[in-house]
Amino acid sequence: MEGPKGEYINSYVGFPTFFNAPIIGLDDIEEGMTVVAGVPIDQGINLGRLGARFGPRGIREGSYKYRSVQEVAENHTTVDLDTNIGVRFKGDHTMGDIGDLKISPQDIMETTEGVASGVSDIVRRGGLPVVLGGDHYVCYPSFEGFARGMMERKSNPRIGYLHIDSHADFWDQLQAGSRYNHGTSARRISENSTISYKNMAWLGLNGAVLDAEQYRMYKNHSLKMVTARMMMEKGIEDAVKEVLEVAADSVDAVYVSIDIDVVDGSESPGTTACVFQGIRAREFLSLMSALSQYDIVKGIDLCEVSPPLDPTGRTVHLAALGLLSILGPRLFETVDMETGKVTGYQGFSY
Ligand SMILES: [Mn+2]
Repeated sequence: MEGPKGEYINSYVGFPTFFNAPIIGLDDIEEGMTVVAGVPIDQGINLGRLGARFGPRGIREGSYKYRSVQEVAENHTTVDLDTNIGVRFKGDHTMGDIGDLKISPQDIMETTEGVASGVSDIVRRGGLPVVLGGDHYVCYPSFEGFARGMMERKSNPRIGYLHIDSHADFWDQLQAGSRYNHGTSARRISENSTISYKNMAWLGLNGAVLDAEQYRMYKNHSLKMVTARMMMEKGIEDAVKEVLEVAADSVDAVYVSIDIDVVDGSESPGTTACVFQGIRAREFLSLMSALSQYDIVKGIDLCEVSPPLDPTGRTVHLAALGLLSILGPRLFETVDMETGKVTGYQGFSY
Protein backbone atom coordinates (compact mmCIF):
# COMPACT_ATOMS: atom_id res chain seq x y z
CA MET A 1 0.00 0.00 0.00
CA GLU A 2 1.27 3.44 -0.84
CA GLY A 3 1.67 6.46 1.35
CA PRO A 4 1.51 10.13 0.35
CA LYS A 5 4.87 10.01 -1.42
CA GLY A 6 4.40 6.53 -2.82
CA GLU A 7 6.33 4.78 -0.08
CA TYR A 8 5.15 1.69 1.69
CA ILE A 9 3.45 2.70 4.91
CA ASN A 10 5.29 1.17 7.78
CA SER A 11 6.28 2.47 11.15
CA TYR A 12 9.83 3.22 10.05
CA VAL A 13 9.16 4.57 6.52
CA GLY A 14 8.26 8.09 5.46
CA PHE A 15 7.16 11.18 7.37
CA PRO A 16 5.55 10.20 10.67
CA THR A 17 2.52 12.43 10.98
CA PHE A 18 -0.13 11.33 13.46
CA PHE A 19 -1.78 8.21 11.99
CA ASN A 20 -0.23 9.25 8.66
CA ALA A 21 -2.72 12.13 8.43
CA PRO A 22 -1.96 14.66 5.70
CA ILE A 23 0.25 17.59 6.63
CA ILE A 24 -1.97 20.67 6.59
CA GLY A 25 -1.78 24.42 7.08
CA LEU A 26 -4.30 26.66 8.83
CA ASP A 27 -6.11 27.39 5.57
CA ASP A 28 -6.80 23.69 5.04
CA ILE A 29 -8.86 23.41 8.24
CA GLU A 30 -12.54 22.75 7.63
CA GLU A 31 -15.41 22.82 10.07
CA GLY A 32 -15.41 19.64 12.13
CA MET A 33 -11.93 18.50 11.14
CA THR A 34 -9.67 16.87 13.72
CA VAL A 35 -6.43 18.85 13.81
CA VAL A 36 -3.33 17.39 15.45
CA ALA A 37 -0.68 19.80 16.73
CA GLY A 38 2.50 19.13 18.70
CA VAL A 39 4.01 21.12 21.56
CA PRO A 40 7.50 19.67 22.03
CA ILE A 41 8.47 21.15 25.38
CA ASP A 42 9.60 19.99 28.79
CA GLN A 43 10.38 23.45 30.13
CA GLY A 44 7.33 23.20 32.40
CA ILE A 45 8.92 20.38 34.40
CA ASN A 46 10.52 21.72 37.54
CA LEU A 47 10.78 18.71 39.82
CA GLY A 48 11.18 15.67 37.67
CA ARG A 49 12.80 13.96 34.78
CA LEU A 50 12.94 15.53 31.33
CA GLY A 51 12.25 14.16 27.86
CA ALA A 52 8.64 15.19 27.19
CA ARG A 53 9.94 17.50 24.45
CA PHE A 54 10.26 14.32 22.38
CA GLY A 55 6.63 13.38 23.08
CA PRO A 56 4.93 14.73 19.93
CA ARG A 57 7.37 12.99 17.61
CA GLY A 58 7.20 9.82 19.68
CA ILE A 59 3.40 9.70 19.68
CA ARG A 60 3.33 10.34 15.93
CA GLU A 61 5.73 7.46 15.37
CA GLY A 62 3.76 5.28 17.78
CA SER A 63 0.53 5.99 15.90
CA TYR A 64 1.97 5.29 12.50
CA LYS A 65 2.00 1.51 12.64
CA TYR A 66 -1.72 1.36 13.44
CA ARG A 67 -2.42 3.16 10.18
CA SER A 68 -0.28 0.69 8.28
CA VAL A 69 -2.49 -2.14 9.60
CA GLN A 70 -5.60 -0.36 8.29
CA GLU A 71 -3.96 0.32 4.95
CA VAL A 72 -2.86 -3.23 4.18
CA ALA A 73 -6.21 -4.76 5.22
CA GLU A 74 -8.72 -5.73 2.51
CA ASN A 75 -11.09 -2.78 1.97
CA HIS A 76 -9.04 -1.04 4.67
CA THR A 77 -11.22 -2.90 7.15
CA THR A 78 -10.14 -4.86 10.20
CA VAL A 79 -12.52 -7.03 12.23
CA ASP A 80 -13.09 -6.89 15.97
CA LEU A 81 -13.61 -10.54 16.94
CA ASP A 82 -15.39 -9.64 20.17
CA THR A 83 -18.21 -8.08 18.15
CA ASN A 84 -17.64 -9.35 14.58
CA ILE A 85 -17.77 -5.73 13.52
CA GLY A 86 -15.47 -4.35 10.87
CA VAL A 87 -13.60 -1.11 11.52
CA ARG A 88 -12.63 1.23 8.70
CA PHE A 89 -10.81 4.55 8.69
CA LYS A 90 -13.11 7.20 7.22
CA GLY A 91 -10.32 8.76 5.24
CA ASP A 92 -7.83 11.55 5.12
CA HIS A 93 -10.45 14.32 4.95
CA THR A 94 -11.32 13.71 8.63
CA MET A 95 -7.98 14.69 10.14
CA GLY A 96 -4.88 16.73 9.44
CA ASP A 97 -1.55 17.17 11.19
CA ILE A 98 -0.54 20.81 11.37
CA GLY A 99 2.92 20.10 12.77
CA ASP A 100 4.27 21.69 15.93
CA LEU A 101 3.07 24.98 17.38
CA LYS A 102 5.40 27.90 18.03
CA ILE A 103 7.48 27.39 21.15
CA SER A 104 10.40 29.15 22.77
CA PRO A 105 12.54 26.68 24.74
CA GLN A 106 14.19 29.52 26.67
CA ASP A 107 11.06 31.48 27.60
CA ILE A 108 7.99 29.78 28.97
CA MET A 109 5.78 32.86 28.57
CA GLU A 110 6.66 33.08 24.89
CA THR A 111 5.81 29.40 24.58
CA THR A 112 2.54 30.09 26.38
CA GLU A 113 1.58 32.73 23.84
CA GLY A 114 2.70 30.63 20.87
CA VAL A 115 0.64 27.64 21.95
CA ALA A 116 -2.42 29.69 22.90
CA SER A 117 -2.27 31.53 19.59
CA GLY A 118 -1.86 28.29 17.61
CA VAL A 119 -4.74 26.49 19.32
CA SER A 120 -7.03 29.51 18.96
CA ASP A 121 -6.25 29.55 15.22
CA ILE A 122 -7.44 25.94 14.97
CA VAL A 123 -10.59 26.44 17.03
CA ARG A 124 -11.57 29.68 15.26
CA ARG A 125 -11.67 27.74 11.98
CA GLY A 126 -13.87 25.02 13.42
CA GLY A 127 -11.17 22.41 13.99
CA LEU A 128 -11.09 20.09 16.96
CA PRO A 129 -7.57 20.48 18.39
CA VAL A 130 -5.70 17.37 19.49
CA VAL A 131 -2.57 18.67 21.15
CA LEU A 132 0.40 16.35 21.64
CA GLY A 133 2.52 17.36 24.65
CA GLY A 134 4.97 18.17 25.87
CA ASP A 135 4.87 18.23 29.63
CA HIS A 136 1.59 18.90 31.41
CA TYR A 137 2.11 22.64 31.50
CA VAL A 138 0.84 22.43 27.91
CA CYS A 139 -2.80 22.08 28.95
CA TYR A 140 -2.83 25.64 30.31
CA PRO A 141 -1.79 27.52 27.15
CA SER A 142 -3.78 25.05 25.07
CA PHE A 143 -6.92 25.72 27.13
CA GLU A 144 -6.27 29.47 26.88
CA GLY A 145 -6.14 29.17 23.10
CA PHE A 146 -9.21 26.97 23.08
CA ALA A 147 -11.12 29.59 25.08
CA ARG A 148 -9.94 32.42 22.79
CA GLY A 149 -11.02 30.47 19.72
CA MET A 150 -14.41 29.73 21.25
CA MET A 151 -14.86 33.43 22.10
CA GLU A 152 -14.45 34.25 18.42
CA ARG A 153 -17.13 31.76 17.48
CA LYS A 154 -19.68 32.64 20.15
CA SER A 155 -20.18 35.47 22.59
CA ASN A 156 -19.58 34.59 26.22
CA PRO A 157 -18.90 30.87 25.78
CA ARG A 158 -18.81 28.60 28.81
CA ILE A 159 -16.24 25.82 28.88
CA GLY A 160 -15.88 22.76 31.09
CA TYR A 161 -12.58 21.08 31.90
CA LEU A 162 -11.76 17.44 32.61
CA HIS A 163 -8.27 16.65 33.92
CA ILE A 164 -7.34 12.96 33.57
CA ASP A 165 -4.18 12.42 35.55
CA SER A 166 -2.67 10.74 38.59
CA HIS A 167 -1.89 14.26 39.81
CA ALA A 168 -4.23 17.21 40.26
CA ASP A 169 -1.76 19.84 38.92
CA PHE A 170 -3.67 22.28 41.12
CA TRP A 171 -0.83 23.97 42.98
CA ASP A 172 -1.07 27.76 43.06
CA GLN A 173 2.72 27.90 43.20
CA LEU A 174 5.27 25.15 43.05
CA GLN A 175 8.93 25.39 44.03
CA ALA A 176 10.47 28.85 44.36
CA GLY A 177 7.14 30.54 43.77
CA SER A 178 6.73 29.47 40.15
CA ARG A 179 3.12 29.84 39.02
CA TYR A 180 3.73 28.53 35.50
CA ASN A 181 4.80 24.91 35.39
CA HIS A 182 3.37 21.42 35.00
CA GLY A 183 2.12 21.32 38.60
CA THR A 184 0.06 24.54 38.39
CA SER A 185 -1.64 24.18 35.02
CA ALA A 186 -5.11 23.15 36.20
CA ARG A 187 -5.05 26.04 38.71
CA ARG A 188 -4.22 28.54 35.96
CA ILE A 189 -7.03 27.08 33.86
CA SER A 190 -9.43 27.59 36.78
CA GLU A 191 -8.69 31.33 36.56
CA ASN A 192 -9.90 31.63 32.95
CA SER A 193 -13.03 33.74 32.57
CA THR A 194 -14.82 31.07 30.50
CA ILE A 195 -14.77 28.45 33.25
CA SER A 196 -16.41 28.04 36.64
CA TYR A 197 -15.27 25.75 39.44
CA LYS A 198 -18.55 23.90 39.08
CA ASN A 199 -17.45 22.76 35.60
CA MET A 200 -14.04 21.42 36.63
CA ALA A 201 -13.46 17.71 37.19
CA TRP A 202 -10.52 15.41 37.77
CA LEU A 203 -10.36 11.68 37.06
CA GLY A 204 -7.73 9.07 37.94
CA LEU A 205 -6.05 10.81 40.87
CA ASN A 206 -3.79 8.69 43.01
CA GLY A 207 -4.50 9.14 46.69
CA ALA A 208 -2.60 11.92 48.45
CA VAL A 209 -2.13 14.53 45.73
CA LEU A 210 -3.36 17.74 47.35
CA ASP A 211 -1.68 19.89 49.98
CA ALA A 212 -3.77 21.60 52.66
CA GLU A 213 -4.28 24.77 50.59
CA GLN A 214 -5.56 22.76 47.61
CA TYR A 215 -7.69 20.64 49.91
CA ARG A 216 -9.39 23.81 51.19
CA MET A 217 -10.08 24.82 47.57
CA TYR A 218 -11.45 21.33 46.94
CA LYS A 219 -13.81 21.61 49.91
CA ASN A 220 -14.77 25.28 49.52
CA HIS A 221 -15.64 24.97 45.83
CA SER A 222 -16.96 21.38 45.97
CA LEU A 223 -14.55 20.39 43.22
CA LYS A 224 -15.26 17.04 41.56
CA MET A 225 -12.24 14.81 42.07
CA VAL A 226 -12.51 11.10 41.32
CA THR A 227 -9.50 8.97 42.22
CA ALA A 228 -8.26 5.94 40.29
CA ARG A 229 -9.52 3.78 43.14
CA MET A 230 -12.99 5.36 43.05
CA MET A 231 -13.08 4.94 39.27
CA MET A 232 -12.43 1.22 39.55
CA GLU A 233 -15.07 0.86 42.27
CA LYS A 234 -17.71 2.77 40.29
CA GLY A 235 -16.81 1.23 36.93
CA ILE A 236 -15.24 3.21 34.12
CA GLU A 237 -18.41 4.19 32.24
CA ASP A 238 -20.17 5.38 35.39
CA ALA A 239 -17.11 7.33 36.49
CA VAL A 240 -16.91 9.03 33.09
CA LYS A 241 -20.61 9.85 33.28
CA GLU A 242 -20.15 11.33 36.74
CA VAL A 243 -17.27 13.64 35.82
CA LEU A 244 -18.93 14.73 32.59
CA GLU A 245 -22.16 15.56 34.38
CA VAL A 246 -20.03 18.18 36.14
CA ALA A 247 -17.74 19.29 33.31
CA ALA A 248 -20.50 19.38 30.68
CA ASP A 249 -23.22 21.01 32.77
CA SER A 250 -24.57 24.06 30.87
CA VAL A 251 -21.40 24.59 28.83
CA ASP A 252 -20.70 25.00 25.12
CA ALA A 253 -17.72 22.66 25.08
CA VAL A 254 -15.59 20.46 27.30
CA TYR A 255 -11.81 20.43 27.05
CA VAL A 256 -10.17 17.15 28.10
CA SER A 257 -6.53 17.00 29.18
CA ILE A 258 -4.88 13.61 29.58
CA ASP A 259 -1.63 12.87 31.41
CA ILE A 260 -0.28 9.48 30.37
CA ASP A 261 0.88 8.96 33.95
CA VAL A 262 -2.72 8.21 34.89
CA VAL A 263 -1.66 4.72 33.76
CA ASP A 264 0.39 2.68 36.20
CA GLY A 265 4.16 3.08 35.83
CA SER A 266 4.50 -0.62 35.02
CA GLU A 267 2.60 -0.09 31.79
CA SER A 268 3.45 3.55 31.16
CA PRO A 269 7.08 3.94 32.23
CA GLY A 270 7.95 6.66 29.70
CA THR A 271 6.77 9.59 31.76
CA THR A 272 8.11 12.10 34.26
CA ALA A 273 6.19 11.19 37.40
CA CYS A 274 5.32 7.48 37.39
CA VAL A 275 2.78 6.25 39.92
CA PHE A 276 2.25 2.65 40.98
CA GLN A 277 -1.39 2.63 41.96
CA GLY A 278 -2.56 3.82 38.58
CA ILE A 279 -5.14 2.30 36.28
CA ARG A 280 -4.06 -0.40 33.84
CA ALA A 281 -3.43 0.18 30.14
CA ARG A 282 -6.57 -1.74 29.16
CA GLU A 283 -8.63 0.34 31.59
CA PHE A 284 -7.15 3.50 30.10
CA LEU A 285 -8.26 2.40 26.64
CA SER A 286 -11.76 1.63 27.95
CA LEU A 287 -11.80 5.08 29.53
CA MET A 288 -10.83 6.68 26.22
CA SER A 289 -13.53 4.69 24.39
CA ALA A 290 -16.13 5.76 26.97
CA LEU A 291 -15.14 9.42 26.44
CA SER A 292 -15.43 9.03 22.67
CA GLN A 293 -19.21 8.85 23.07
CA TYR A 294 -19.50 12.46 24.28
CA ASP A 295 -19.76 14.98 21.44
CA ILE A 296 -19.47 17.86 23.90
CA VAL A 297 -15.72 17.13 24.06
CA LYS A 298 -14.29 19.63 21.58
CA GLY A 299 -10.65 19.92 22.59
CA ILE A 300 -8.11 17.29 23.69
CA ASP A 301 -4.50 17.14 24.75
CA LEU A 302 -2.30 14.25 25.79
CA CYS A 303 0.80 15.13 27.78
CA GLU A 304 3.84 13.87 29.68
CA VAL A 305 4.92 11.18 27.24
CA SER A 306 8.72 11.04 27.48
CA PRO A 307 10.06 8.59 24.89
CA PRO A 308 13.69 8.62 26.18
CA LEU A 309 12.47 7.23 29.52
CA ASP A 310 10.93 4.17 27.85
CA PRO A 311 13.22 2.38 25.42
CA THR A 312 10.59 -0.37 25.04
CA GLY A 313 8.28 2.08 23.24
CA ARG A 314 5.16 0.88 25.05
CA THR A 315 4.29 4.36 26.33
CA VAL A 316 4.18 6.01 22.90
CA HIS A 317 2.08 3.16 21.54
CA LEU A 318 -0.33 3.37 24.46
CA ALA A 319 -0.63 7.14 24.02
CA ALA A 320 -1.33 6.74 20.30
CA LEU A 321 -3.95 4.04 20.90
CA GLY A 322 -5.58 6.15 23.60
CA LEU A 323 -5.94 9.06 21.17
CA LEU A 324 -7.26 6.80 18.41
CA SER A 325 -9.79 5.45 20.91
CA ILE A 326 -11.04 8.84 22.15
CA LEU A 327 -11.25 10.00 18.52
CA GLY A 328 -12.88 6.73 17.42
CA PRO A 329 -16.24 7.96 16.07
CA ARG A 330 -14.59 10.93 14.37
CA LEU A 331 -12.05 8.80 12.49
CA PHE A 332 -13.62 5.38 12.02
CA GLU A 333 -16.82 3.85 10.77
CA THR A 334 -17.97 0.33 11.53
CA VAL A 335 -19.13 -2.18 8.96
CA ASP A 336 -21.44 -5.21 9.17
CA MET A 337 -19.18 -8.00 7.89
CA GLU A 338 -22.17 -10.03 6.58
CA THR A 339 -23.77 -7.29 4.48
CA GLY A 340 -20.85 -4.90 4.03
CA LYS A 341 -23.09 -2.06 5.17
CA VAL A 342 -21.74 0.81 7.22
CA THR A 343 -23.44 0.58 10.59
CA GLY A 344 -22.19 3.72 12.26
CA TYR A 345 -19.50 3.74 14.86
CA GLN A 346 -19.89 1.05 17.50
CA GLY A 347 -16.53 1.09 19.20
CA PHE A 348 -13.53 -1.02 18.35
CA SER A 349 -10.31 -2.41 19.65
CA TYR A 350 -7.03 -3.01 17.88
MN1 LIG B 1 0.58 13.62 36.25
